[in-house]
Amino acid sequence: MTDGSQAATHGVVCAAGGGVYEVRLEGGRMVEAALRGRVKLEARAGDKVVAGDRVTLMRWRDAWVVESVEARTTAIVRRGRGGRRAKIVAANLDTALVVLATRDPTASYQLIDRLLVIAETSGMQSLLVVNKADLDPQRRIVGELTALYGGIGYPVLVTSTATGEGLGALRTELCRGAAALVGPSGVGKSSLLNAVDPALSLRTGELSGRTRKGRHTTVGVRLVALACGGLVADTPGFGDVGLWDVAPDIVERCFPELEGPRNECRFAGCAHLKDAGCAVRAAVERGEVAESRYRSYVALREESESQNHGMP
Ligand SMILES: Nc1nc2c(ncn2[C@@H]2O[C@H](COP(=O)(O)OP(=O)(O)O)[C@@H](O)[C@H]2O)c(=O)[nH]1
Ligand SMILES: [Mg+2]
Ligand SMILES: [Zn+2]
Repeated sequence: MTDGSQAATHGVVCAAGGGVYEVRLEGGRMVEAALRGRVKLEARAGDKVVAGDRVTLMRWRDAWVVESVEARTTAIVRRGRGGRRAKIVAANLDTALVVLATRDPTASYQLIDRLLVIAETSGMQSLLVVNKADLDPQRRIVGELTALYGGIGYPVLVTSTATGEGLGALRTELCRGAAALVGPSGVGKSSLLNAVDPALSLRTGELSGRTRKGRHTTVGVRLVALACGGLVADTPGFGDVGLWDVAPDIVERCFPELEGPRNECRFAGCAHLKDAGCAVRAAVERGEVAESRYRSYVALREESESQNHGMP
């Protein structure tokens, strides 16, 4: 097909910003496209065209125009700034790789659990990537995280861009399909992608020495195609991400280790928050459910109840 042809072409949106959409056409060519009026109207109604969306384009004079957007198989949805709207981060990705570092920045267990809930409710499989293993020579944090999350059933990859540890396994995972790297800034998401495919040369950032917090080194979500055929979204810092429209009982289901004790709980409709005699709380006390996981459950459940479903 030539550029002057009127036949419909299919592609995947790789980046969106300022009304310009970078689209990867079937075959791998990258083009910039605008939205056709009708699609723009739909977008204004809240259903924005985002990275990962599969679109049909037409050539109009010497420009590409997005004619239609396919229904999504998955969508990463988070609470937008200000809290009143949903923000769709990316679409049609199968796997969420929740990336954290052994240190610099210190891993927040609650953020990990929050990202796992978002991945689950997005319809994605999730996997934990514990990066900067080189900064944990005693393997204390690596061991703790692997035991905790591996024990619940999440696959855990231990990586280091400094030593090359785990990069082969990461490459295999990323080449399998379409994935998103999520996690706070500074944990090494862009560095990991560069290590897997040096041709990407994504920007990476140094940590600011004073706060040891990552700076935002990635602007907007960008979907990149790996040489092996995988598609992967490098997302900007998910440092403080709120749930959007996740009902309390769904929050509960996103903690797989609560399933056994939940079925034993004799209180109908128990939220497992405070009732003495609740089987979930008893399981926490016996050490069968990790304290950190239970605390995350309580925080996310309360957030869900107050923000989404607490109104009469
Ligand atoms: N020691 C160590 N530093 C790393 C590793 N991976 C990334 N970094 C550094 O961590 C900083 C943040 O990396 P970057 O990829 O920009 O993180 P992102 O914000 O998650 O994309 C950079 O200074 C990297 O060089 C690692 O495995 N070990
Ligand atoms: Mg980055
Ligand atoms: Zn209970």
